[in-house]
Amino acid sequence: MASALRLRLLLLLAVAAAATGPCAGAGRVDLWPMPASVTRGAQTLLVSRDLKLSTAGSSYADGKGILKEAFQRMVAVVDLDHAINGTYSQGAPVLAGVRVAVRSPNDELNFGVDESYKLSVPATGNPLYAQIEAQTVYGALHALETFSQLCNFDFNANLIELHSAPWTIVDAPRFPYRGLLIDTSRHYLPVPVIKSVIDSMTFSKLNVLHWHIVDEQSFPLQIPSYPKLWNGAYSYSERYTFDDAIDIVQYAEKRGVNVLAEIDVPGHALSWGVGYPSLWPSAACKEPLDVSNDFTFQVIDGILSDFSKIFKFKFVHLGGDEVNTSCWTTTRHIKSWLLQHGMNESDAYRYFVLRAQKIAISHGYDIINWEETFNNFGDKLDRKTVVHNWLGSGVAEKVVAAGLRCIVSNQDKWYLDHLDATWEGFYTNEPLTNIYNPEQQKLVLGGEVCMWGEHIDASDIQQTIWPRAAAAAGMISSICFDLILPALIL
Ligand code: CP6
Repeated sequence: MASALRLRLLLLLAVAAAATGPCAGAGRVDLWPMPASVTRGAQTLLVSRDLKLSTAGSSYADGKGILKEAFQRMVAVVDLDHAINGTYSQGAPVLAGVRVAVRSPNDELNFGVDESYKLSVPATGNPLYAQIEAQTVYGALHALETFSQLCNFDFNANLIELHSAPWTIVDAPRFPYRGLLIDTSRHYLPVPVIKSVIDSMTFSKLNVLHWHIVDEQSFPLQIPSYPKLWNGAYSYSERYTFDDAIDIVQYAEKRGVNVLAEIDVPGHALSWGVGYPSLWPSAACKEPLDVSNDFTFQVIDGILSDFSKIFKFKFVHLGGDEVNTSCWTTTRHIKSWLLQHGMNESDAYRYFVLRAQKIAISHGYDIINWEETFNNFGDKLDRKTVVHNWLGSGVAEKVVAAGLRCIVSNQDKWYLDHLDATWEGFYTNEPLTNIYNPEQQKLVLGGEVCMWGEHIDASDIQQTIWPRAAAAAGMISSICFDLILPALIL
């Protein structure tokens, strides 16, 4: 009783702090995730149906059309693709366009790119233009997303209105890594479905699509170096060509979304052996991959070599979770290899993961591994390793105390395939729990929600991802999550 009261008092204090802190002024505005700082006025503007994009003052040439196309997509969202024009009869000022100033000419997307922006919508001016300032085009994309959320379509008047001008919004994401996992091994997802997931990620300012491409059930991706690997696909039509993968990555990059490719080794790789059966310990015992066979590592090298031509993100994910090594000790040739090398099963697991890490590093990648690798031999992991949490909470504090980087995805809160996990749980999952040292806090790169594919397919993936993924985005994208949090708990 007393402690419940204390909790309430603390939360009231949090509300009071929020009202005067960096998120002050945000109040209840319809923006998601909440920008870092918001001020507004009381003037209603009409938004021109012929909204102009101006890049005067930009040092960015937009050679790839990233900004121009993002602007067109934003306008289509704002006017809901309605064909009928209302008349501007209310006498309100008309917003004629958006002026975008991008400072950096460089539009190479990668981890840690500057995503900050400032968006101002003045209440007066002739012509009246909203102003976006950003270091990179990717900050400008976030600003356009925020701008679109300020606009409301008025169905009665057939007008787009923008209330509460003038606005000044200054924003930058709370974490540099804001991910969503999709799994194309359990159910194939057609390329247009993956693209629609990427589109929807930009609405919540998520910036990493973690593509769990292959697992034990199917191997859907063409790998030119080992052309029989995709024999492990479900069918000819349920496959991605090398060019499909390039197309997906380019589509994502134009929207400020990085693609993190995963091969999950040595477990979760049974489908590799459909094309190359010698990757299996034996025909009777098919996983994990044969640790005693150099061919296994040649194939990993070939895949990562091909990956490096497609996936330009700084990181590659090498899995390493849920490894059951019993096939290694029950298969005669592997058992004698272990004896010969003086290794037990857990030594061999470590040997496999570290050898795969070295291969990935040789192709220029930093590595992400699921947390079992850290839990079993964290001190041996390459210092470039990012540890990906998924078992319960609590590992992040240990990872950063050990000086390694971490991504948080604890399954009790952030697994989208758990249909009983609530949006409130997604929203209140704090990645920095029990991490108070600012240097250690920086080692938490961010968070990722996971849409494992066993029980979803193209028909229901989007409605299973959203809106709960957006609730998580409210936590990992915004420093202003405390505005709504107290209201939830009180
Ligand atoms: N596949 C792979 C999975 C899961 C993991 N890795 C998983 C485990 C437990 C739950 C959901 C998903 N399906 N390769 C764990 C990281 Cl509850």
